[in-house]
Amino acid sequence: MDYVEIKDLVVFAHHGVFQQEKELGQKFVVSARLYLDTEAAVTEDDVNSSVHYGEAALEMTKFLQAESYNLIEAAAGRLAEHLLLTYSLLRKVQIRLAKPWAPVGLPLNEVAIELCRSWQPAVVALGSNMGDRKAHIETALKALDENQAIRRLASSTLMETPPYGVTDQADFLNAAVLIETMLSPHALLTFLQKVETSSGRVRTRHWGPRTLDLDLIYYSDLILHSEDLTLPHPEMQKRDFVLKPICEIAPNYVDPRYGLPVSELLARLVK
Ligand code: A4P
Ligand code: MG
Repeated sequence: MDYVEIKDLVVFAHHGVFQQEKELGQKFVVSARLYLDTEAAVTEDDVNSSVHYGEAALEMTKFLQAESYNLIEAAAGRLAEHLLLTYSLLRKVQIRLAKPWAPVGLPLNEVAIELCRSWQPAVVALGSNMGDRKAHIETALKALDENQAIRRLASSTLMETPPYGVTDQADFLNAAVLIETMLSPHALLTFLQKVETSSGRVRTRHWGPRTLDLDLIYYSDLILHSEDLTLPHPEMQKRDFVLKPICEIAPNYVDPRYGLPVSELLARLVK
């Protein structure tokens, strides 16, 4: 992807673990790669179709001077997130933040951190079969909307579905949303679980009734097997109550395990 590059911008700021760094301040050198689609800027030759590098450099300076972080990791990470939120054209931001005068008492040239943050597509499935099911789902959608690190791109209709797995329980309302997020997969899962808990969800039995269930179905094209997170959601291809809502909003989303679009997974399930 194309990028605008700001190289070796010098900023006097107050980040550091040591008290003297916070009080006296020191020189930081920051570089940024601002990834975006430059097609419109090339065609239209208009600065509004791109990111104005002068403004972005000033924004970076102001941001780094407004706060005092202990770690250059924190300063760089928050700066990347801030730029992604400030400039809607940006898809990805790479930051290099260096401290040429790090007070470590040794003759080093510089210490630096380099990191990347980006908007990634993801699909979340929602379900409820207890209490005011519609209200629980709407509250979850509102919670997604209130999180700056998440943008809701499309939402399915609410579908009434018979219980799957444990069948002696009430019918579900199910839905799915396509989002883009700058949260990592684990941070997104943690956020979804917090929303479940605040809906009053109590985990009684596996596959049992619940006020709100938020499953992370896809995160970009990631395949992941970790202790608390499996991606794509391992059972989703067997469940029409997951596939149907996704087909409404993102039928062409390709499942990275099969290399097939969701519409094809649904077609194979109903065969
Ligand atoms: N976990 C691992 N990967 C993921 C992921 N991709 N997304 C872990 C979300 N969670 C993931 O989930 C158990 C653990 O799975 C979590 O701690 C997380 O670390 P849970 O939500 O606590 O428990 P659960 O929901 O009872 O289990 P599970 O396996 O998530 O159940 P499902 O798959 O959510 O199924 N019938 C209809 N018609 N509609 C429904 O929505 N839902 C279920 C529950 C059963 N029958 C249904 C419906
Ligand atoms: Mg679940």
